[in-house]
Amino acid sequence: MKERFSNKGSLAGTAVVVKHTGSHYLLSRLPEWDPFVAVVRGKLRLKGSVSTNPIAVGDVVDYVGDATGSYTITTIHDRRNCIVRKSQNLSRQNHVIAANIDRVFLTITLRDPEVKLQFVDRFLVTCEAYGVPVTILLNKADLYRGEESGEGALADEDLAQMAAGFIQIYRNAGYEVMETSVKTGFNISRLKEMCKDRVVLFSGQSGVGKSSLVNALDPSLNLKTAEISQAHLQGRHTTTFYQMHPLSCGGFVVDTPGIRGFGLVDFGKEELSNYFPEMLRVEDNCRFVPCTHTHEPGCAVKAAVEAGEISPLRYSSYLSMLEDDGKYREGEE
Ligand SMILES: Nc1nc2c(ncn2[C@@H]2O[C@H](COP(=O)(O)OP(=O)(O)OP(=O)(O)O)[C@@H](O)[C@H]2O)c(=O)[nH]1
Ligand SMILES: [Mg+2]
Ligand SMILES: [Zn+2]
Repeated sequence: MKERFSNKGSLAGTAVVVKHTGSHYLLSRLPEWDPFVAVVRGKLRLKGSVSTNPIAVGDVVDYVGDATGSYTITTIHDRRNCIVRKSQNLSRQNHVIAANIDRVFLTITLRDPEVKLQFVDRFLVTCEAYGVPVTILLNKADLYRGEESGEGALADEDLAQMAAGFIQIYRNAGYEVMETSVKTGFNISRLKEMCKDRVVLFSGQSGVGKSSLVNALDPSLNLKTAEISQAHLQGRHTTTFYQMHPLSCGGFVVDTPGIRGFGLVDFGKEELSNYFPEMLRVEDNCRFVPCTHTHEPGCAVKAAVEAGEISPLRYSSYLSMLEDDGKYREGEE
């Protein structure tokens, strides 16, 4: 991603969007880290009118620079993938969280804050639909594993049981689930391995420890974090921008503001079950095609739920998404 002209005054090239703040974008010619400010032409904004943000962090763009050193984004390259959710406003617009991501770490906690499975399942469906590999991080494992995290006496039996249940549901569904603790360092080196030379993104509710995890990967980033109680009392999130950071161990990580709910972008009712890996595995055996896996006789998905092979919680998430017509539209606070 080198500049096409080296004579100052007519610089043009290709770069990646690493931050978006209002009308300005920060670009960098990855894998180099050389952030510079660029703006967008009005024309380009209109083109992406189905989305509240036509350009997102992770987008690959072409830019031109003028003699005064100001840069303008001219083209957005096609996206390899992206994460999109329905915007919190009442328009039909979508919000692109990020584009061209190698892996998303959907970060959750069992307590402080308590995970909402509806949120998790909606997020996972979106990752499936848009082709983004996802790993679930069960953070704050020290809350039930104790200071030693890993082996030893459990700090909280009930929470440990909840953790085991959660992990079983999502591993059975076909997802990778990894427990982490910023407090004890549990699995942080494994996480580092997974980020190396990749572009990864952390998403999840406010207070689950996304920024803390990123700091654990690279303490020199020194991102702002806050006690959950304080953040909630003030009714705002600690991280307020979508921003990519370079990791000293190699790779790039996008830290994001907490999401309270996740509005699903409209899918056809027949395609929804394709985004539940455990349903996709069995639905070829349904008697009817297409099958919504609700009232149809001879439904292999319902049989799998009854046989305990598909989690009833996941199945009820599926049903609620089928019935949903835009009611569930909480966004960032
Ligand atoms: N016990 C425990 N606390 C943690 C852990 N990770 C983070 N925390 C705490 O959780 C609180 C929230 O952490 P943040 O990193 O600010 O959370 P965030 O997900 O970035 O929140 P937003 O930016 O608001 O979305 C802080 O008080 C952290 O110290 C962990 O592994 N164990
Ligand atoms: Mg944060
Ligand atoms: Zn069926």
